[in-house]
Amino acid sequence: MRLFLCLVCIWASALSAQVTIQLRSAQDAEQIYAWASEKQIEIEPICEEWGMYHLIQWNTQYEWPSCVALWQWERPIQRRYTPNDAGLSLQKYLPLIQAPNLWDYQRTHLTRRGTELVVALVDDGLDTSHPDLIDNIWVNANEIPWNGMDDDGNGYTDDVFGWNSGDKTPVIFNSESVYYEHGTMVAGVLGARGDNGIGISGVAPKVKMMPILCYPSNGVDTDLGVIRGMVYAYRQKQLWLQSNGSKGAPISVLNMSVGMDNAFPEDAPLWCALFDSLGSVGILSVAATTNQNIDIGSSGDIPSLCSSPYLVVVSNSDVNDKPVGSGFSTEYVDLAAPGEGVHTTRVYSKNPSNPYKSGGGTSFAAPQVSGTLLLLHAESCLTYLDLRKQDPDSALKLMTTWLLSSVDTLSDLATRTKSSGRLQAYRAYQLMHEWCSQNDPVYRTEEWNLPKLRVWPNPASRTVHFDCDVPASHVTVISSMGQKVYEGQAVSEWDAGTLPAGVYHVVVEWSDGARATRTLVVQP
Ligand SMILES: [Ca+2]
Ligand SMILES: [Ca+2]
Ligand SMILES: [Ca+2]
Repeated sequence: MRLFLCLVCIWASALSAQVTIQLRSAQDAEQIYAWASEKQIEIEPICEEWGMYHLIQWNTQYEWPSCVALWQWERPIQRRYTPNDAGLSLQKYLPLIQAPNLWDYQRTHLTRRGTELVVALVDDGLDTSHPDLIDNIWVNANEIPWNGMDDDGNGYTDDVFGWNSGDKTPVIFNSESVYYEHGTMVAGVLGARGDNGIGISGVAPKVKMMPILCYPSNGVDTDLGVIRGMVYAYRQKQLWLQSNGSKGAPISVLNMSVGMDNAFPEDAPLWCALFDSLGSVGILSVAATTNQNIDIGSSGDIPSLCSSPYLVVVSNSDVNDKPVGSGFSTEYVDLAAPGEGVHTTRVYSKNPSNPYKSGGGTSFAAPQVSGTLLLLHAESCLTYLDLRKQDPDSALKLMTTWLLSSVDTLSDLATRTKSSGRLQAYRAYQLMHEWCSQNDPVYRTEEWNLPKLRVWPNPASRTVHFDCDVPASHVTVISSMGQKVYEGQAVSEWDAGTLPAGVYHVVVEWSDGARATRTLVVQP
């Protein structure tokens, strides 16, 4: 214990020399460079247009020149993860939040405006070689990989899959990402590919995930990488808006399963302000609160305490709807999601024959909320999508209302969350559907390929119905491990009661060669 405290002291004093600042005006750049040069302080721009800089050898004896509006110490951050290999059944959290009910509505990774569904993941690296993630990773089509040039001119060289904001390189998967596996696990919960016949399904089975690796590979994990990463996401969305969709990325959600324990907004004013900047370009952020069982209002937590209306804060519950020791507050924690015993993707090279594992923590609760927001975005009507572009403030508040007024309210969460409840994806969808039905003249009648196949109830424990518009010829049911558990003539009813609980893929074929796949969740 003593050794640990001692190390913390050395660490803290080493950190105290580093600060991030924001100038009153971007025009004050010359002034801050002159001041830094006089004091022999190394200075690095984070975002010149916002007057945001990183100062590397700042000394507490110096007084800030008048051009500095905000400043914050560089402080340590934590992956919001507690290992849990208790062996709970596969993906039990999915039926609880009723995500599978939405999957029949989502057919592609595009919105009704034909725009990609992009989510930024501020985390450690993401394993782009994982067969259950590979099809759901965002690719910067305007960037030629590894030629040492910034081909799309967005200010970031070779950012093909995203950005390493910890090291300022395009490497979004490194040895630290292999060691921790955190980013790969979070990505699986949010967006493992569904309907591909292997493994698991994310809450959003068809999305494009943009990894932003916020931890530096050398040195301590500080919030500088988070700030740089949020700036990257903002710039990509801004570029997309300005270029009319030809450059950048249409990020709609940013997931942040990372935070700073026992800290307050005054410790991180720049970090907090960035949520408003992201909101101004239509990005809704979702953050995991601390895994400490504390009242964050009095004990502190960042980013949970940031006051932005465009930030949703998520705590942890279990599949029995009991709260799990994590940060609580009826003012600052918006809702809970079942992040315990979550079965998800792991780094492929660590176990190629079965690259999945279980984890627990708020880290795995937040991506369930992010995935739900992406599903809502995918299904929402043209009027809503246009509102998100023209009036992001109203659009984001509307979506937050759908999310928070649809929760399953639970007495155990009444004193721990603002909404008194746990994520309920299907009801959130219904609220969106209601709004769109009332506000969009073509929502109900527009050409939107109706599914040829409906699998219900889903999740199921006994009889499952396969309803088809046109009589089908052949049905195959495949387990998450790729084994066929049923194959034969098309049936309209089928008994799932003999199967172990888990996620299955139902493949229905018609005599003309057409094929439809649905994900079926079997519960005990
Ligand atoms: Ca670039
Ligand atoms: Ca390049
Ligand atoms: Ca899969």
